[in-house]
Amino acid sequence: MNEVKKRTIAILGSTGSIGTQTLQVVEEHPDKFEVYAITANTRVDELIEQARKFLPEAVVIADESKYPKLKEALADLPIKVYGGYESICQIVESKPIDIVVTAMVGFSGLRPTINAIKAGKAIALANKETMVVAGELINELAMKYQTPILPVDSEHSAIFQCLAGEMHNKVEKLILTASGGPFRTFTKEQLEHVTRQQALKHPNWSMGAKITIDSASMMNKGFEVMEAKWLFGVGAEDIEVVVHPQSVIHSMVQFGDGAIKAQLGTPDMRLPIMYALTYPVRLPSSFERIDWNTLKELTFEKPNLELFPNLRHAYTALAEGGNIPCVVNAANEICVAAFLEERIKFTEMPKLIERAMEKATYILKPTLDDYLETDKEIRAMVKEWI
Ligand code: MN3
Repeated sequence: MNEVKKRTIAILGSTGSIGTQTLQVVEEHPDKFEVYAITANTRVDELIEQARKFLPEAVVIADESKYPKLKEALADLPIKVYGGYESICQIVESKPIDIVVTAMVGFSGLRPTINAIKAGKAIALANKETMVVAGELINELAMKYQTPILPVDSEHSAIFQCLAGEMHNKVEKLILTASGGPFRTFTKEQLEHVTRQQALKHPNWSMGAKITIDSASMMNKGFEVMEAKWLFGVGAEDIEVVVHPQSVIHSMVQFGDGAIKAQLGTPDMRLPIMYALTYPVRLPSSFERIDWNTLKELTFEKPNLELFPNLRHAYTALAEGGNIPCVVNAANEICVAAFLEERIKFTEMPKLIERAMEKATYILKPTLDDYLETDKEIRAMVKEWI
């Protein structure tokens, strides 16, 4: 049987949905993992609780106003405590760390991920925005520093699992499955009036607020197409999105001979998290199994691009390349925040994103500074419109 040597991990965004589930994976196999560092954006109470339970070497809170509370709460323990976003960018470079789980939200994942790659750490990639914004740059760095990028996103983990043992075989097509979200069967008219509460109720997956809204608007699937392109080196024209409301097939790969491999399972993120952390080994788990007696049907339909233009925007952004995916991401982050604050309608989001794509200054081969600049500019521009 395959053995996994103990891996020392850092979890960026440990209080979020992926972060807490990563810690559940650690609890499932405490002898396989050492938690070296955990970081959070603002949720200090949860972070304190996690630190006291898992006793990492270091804890970082991005929100510096919460630092004194964190410091004091952990004063009786031999844990190093830091505050500020820069500390997150630095902690990933710590020598003992083998693998960094990037589970923070949005654009903020980019710089810590780059630093971790440069320090030679393996990346368990949960922050898809990193690949959306700067996939080309990330790939170049990963190549240069010889570090693996292991997908945590369930669709990409599925593809990664289907590709195991197929290194020399030609991939014809990647088939990304999409649940279709809570508004799949809505009319255009109904979609005009959906509320924040409705959008936050995903039919199959329990996730953080940002990604749940992205799922409802299909932006998430658009981002996943971009993520797939960079992770697997497949052109956008060879990535197909299929709506599969049951979320049992997590994605598929079609090979040159027409054969298709799929990965199936219950919708539980702990499985792809664990696979990324222990690849290529599969550890046993107590997670729920598919019950073939209650599973009635697996259905498929075409995504509705009329209703969900964000998916089309993603393909357009990939075709245009350069900094345009970064533009889409920045515009989307502002739109989602505004929608969650009930300042814009659900259907305004794709319109504002499209406008940002038209108005942006195009940069063909952006550097990291160009990405930071584009992100800042587009955020300011879209905020202005709202
Ligand atoms: Mn996904």
